[in-house]
Amino acid sequence: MKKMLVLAAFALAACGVGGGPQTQSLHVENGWATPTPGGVNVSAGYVTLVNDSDTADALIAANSTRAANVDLHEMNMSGAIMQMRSVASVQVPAHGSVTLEPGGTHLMFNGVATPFAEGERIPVQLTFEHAGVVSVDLPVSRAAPEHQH
Ligand SMILES: [Cu+2]
Repeated sequence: MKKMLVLAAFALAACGVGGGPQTQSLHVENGWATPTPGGVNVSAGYVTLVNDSDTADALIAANSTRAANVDLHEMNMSGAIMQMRSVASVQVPAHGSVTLEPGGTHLMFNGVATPFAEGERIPVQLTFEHAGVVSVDLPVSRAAPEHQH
């Protein structure tokens, strides 16, 4: 029981609420996810990945208890047609950041069993090549929430 409480505290610390010493070389800011449209079981998630280390890193996987799987997707226009394709990784330069945002790279939640409703938070685990697993909670919102910084 004690162990579970410690894990819960860690998850809260990792989602960027409050200050405190930064122990992880990679952190996530300004995350959010879109509500699932009626009758559709997919959603997109957006985050800013900030690399505080001297080593370039890469987001290589994502998963959530709320989706059958979470893909890394890239979006581009082919004429008037919006196309999405999977990418193997998202690079995060040393002492740099990368923003996943609408119209570009995003997290794709596939197989969402329980619709994402506005106001709730979606737990997501992001796996990085060097930093390992970073847990975040993405608030569900129709548009990007105001920046927290
Ligand atoms: Cu997508």
